[in-house]
Amino acid sequence: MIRMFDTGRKSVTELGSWRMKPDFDGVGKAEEWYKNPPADLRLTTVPSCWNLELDLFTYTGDVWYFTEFVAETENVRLVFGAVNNECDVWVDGAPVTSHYGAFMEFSVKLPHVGIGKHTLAVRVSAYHNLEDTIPLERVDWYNWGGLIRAVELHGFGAAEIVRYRVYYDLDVGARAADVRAEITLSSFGGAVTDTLTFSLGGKSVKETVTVTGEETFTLELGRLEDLKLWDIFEGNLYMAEVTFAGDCLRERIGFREFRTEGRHLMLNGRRVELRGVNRHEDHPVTGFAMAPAMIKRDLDIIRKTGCNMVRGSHYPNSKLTLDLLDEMGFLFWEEIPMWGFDPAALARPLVHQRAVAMHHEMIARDFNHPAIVIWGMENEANTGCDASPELLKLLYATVKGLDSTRVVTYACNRPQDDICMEYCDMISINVYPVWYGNILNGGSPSEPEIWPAFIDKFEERLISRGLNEKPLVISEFGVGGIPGNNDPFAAVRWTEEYQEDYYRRALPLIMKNHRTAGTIIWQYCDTRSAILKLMALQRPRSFNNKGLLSEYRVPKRAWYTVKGLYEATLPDGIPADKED
Ligand code: ADA
Repeated sequence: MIRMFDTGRKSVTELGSWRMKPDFDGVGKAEEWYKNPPADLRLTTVPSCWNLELDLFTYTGDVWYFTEFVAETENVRLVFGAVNNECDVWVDGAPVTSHYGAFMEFSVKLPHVGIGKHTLAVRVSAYHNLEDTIPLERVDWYNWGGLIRAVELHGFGAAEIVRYRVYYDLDVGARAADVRAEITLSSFGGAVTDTLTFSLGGKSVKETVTVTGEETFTLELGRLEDLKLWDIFEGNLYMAEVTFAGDCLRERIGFREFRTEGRHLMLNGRRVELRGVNRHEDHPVTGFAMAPAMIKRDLDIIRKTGCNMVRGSHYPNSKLTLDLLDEMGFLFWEEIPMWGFDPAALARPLVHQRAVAMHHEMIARDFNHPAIVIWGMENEANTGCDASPELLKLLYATVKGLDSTRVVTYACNRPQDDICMEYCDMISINVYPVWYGNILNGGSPSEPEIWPAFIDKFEERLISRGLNEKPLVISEFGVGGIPGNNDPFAAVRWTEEYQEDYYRRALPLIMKNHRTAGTIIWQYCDTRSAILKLMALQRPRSFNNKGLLSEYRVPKRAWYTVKGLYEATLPDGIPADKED
C-alpha cells in the first residue's frame, strides 16, 4: 500500500496481478475453485472494483480472485487493505481466514508457509441487505465490490511487530510531551527473546523481551522537549520507529491537542471552527480504488476550497489519504460505514457486534494519525427510536475505551426527536431544510434565511435536555446542482445558479451563528448513487449532485462562493463577524 514514508518493513510485496471469475451461479465453493480454479479466468489488476469490468456494473454476488505469491521468508503475513464486503481466503487450497466489512484492513499470519511459490484464492461477496449488513443495501453511494485496496505479502524472521500506539501527555505551552508506546509483538512459534527498541524525536528506549504468541509491551520514552506542534496546515511530523527480532515498523506521529471546551472546539489551546467538506473516496473511473495521484489532487482542491478539515464520509479512507492529511495539516473526521439504520436494524445483535468490531479495526489501524481528531460512530441512524440509545451507549463506551484522546460524535439527521445526544462529545447534525423541506414547520418550502431560526429552535431543545454545553457542528447541508445545467434567468432547483445562491445566502448565516462550531458541506464532489428505486427518483443522472465539483472534479458555480467564504476564515475557521 503506497504510503508517504518508508514504513521500515524489509520485505513487502504488493500482489497486483490477479485473475478473476464472477460466480454467477454460486457454485465456486462446492466445486472447490480454491483448489482447482476454473479454466476461463479473466485478467484483472488489484486494487480495483469489479463493477468497472464492462459487464459487471450491477453485479453484487460472489467474485473469485486468484493469484500466486513467492514467499522469500519462512514466515509471512498477508495484508488486505480493504475488501468489499465479505471474503474467504485460501492459501494452497486450505482456508486461512475470513473477513466481514469493507474499508477495514485485515491480515492473516502464515507461520512456516515455506519458502517458494504458493497459490492464493479469495472469494469476495458484495452482498448487502436491509437488515443486518453494515452498510445496509440502502445507501446513497455506489458500493463497488472487490479487492478495493492493495493486497500485500509481508515477510518475517522469527517474530513480527504487529502494531504499536504512541501515547503522549502534551504540555502545549511548554511544547513538551511525556511519551510512551504500547507495542504488540507476535512470534511465529515458540519463544523469541530479543531487544525491543522504540525511537522518536532523537530519543530511544530499549528493553529485552520474550514473546510467545501475541503480547503487548509498554515502553516509556520519557520527555521530549522543543516540539514543533502539529497544527492546521502545519503538518509537523515525527517518525516513530520500533524494531524487534529483525522486524522494523515506522509511523509518523504529530503532537497536538484537540478537545472540546463547553461549546467550543480547541486545538493546541485555542478555539478553532471546522470549515470542511464531506468527501467520498470515490471516482467514476476507479470506484473506491482511487489512484494515489487522484487522492492527492482531491486534497489539493480541498485546500484551495478554503477548508481546514475533511469528513471521510462514510467509511475509513485509504492509508495514503490519511498520510496526506497528516502532512498537509487537515483535521479529519473518520467514521464506520453505518448509514441510515432504521429501528429494526438498530435492534439486531449482529449489527451491534459488527459495529463494535469495525470500531476496533478502524482505531487499531489509524490511532497514530494526528490528522484524525474526530471518530464518527454512525450516520443518520434513527436516533429517535427506543433501540438507539442502547447502541450508541455501547459504541460510545467502546470508542472511548479504545481511545480517550479524540472527540467522539455521530451525525444526526433528526435533531428535534433525537434521544441519544448524551452519548457524544460533539453534537453533529445533518440538515437540508431548504432542499428536503422545512424542518421547522413540517415540509413547507423555505428560504436559506431559515437557518438562524432553525438553530435557535434546536438550541432550545438542547437547553431543555441539559445538553447545551457541547459544540454543535452542521455536519451536512447542501442542495443539488447538476454540472453544466446553467440558467441565470431561472435559477431553479438543479441549476448551478440555484446551488450557488443557496450557499451565498445560507453559509454566512450558519458560519457566524453564535451556536455553531463548524460547517461541513455536503459534499465535495458529485458521487454515483446506489441503483435502488428509492434513490433513483431523487438522484438525476444516478448521481448525488450536491457536489461543489462534478464527479470529474470540475468546479461548479457554488465552489467559487464557498471558497471565498471559507478562505476568509483560515486557518482557524472563525469568521470575523462571529456572534458571541
Ligand atoms: C444524508 C447522507 C448523505 C447524503 C445526503 C443527501 O445526509 O448522510 O450520505 O445521502 O443525505 O444528499 O441527501
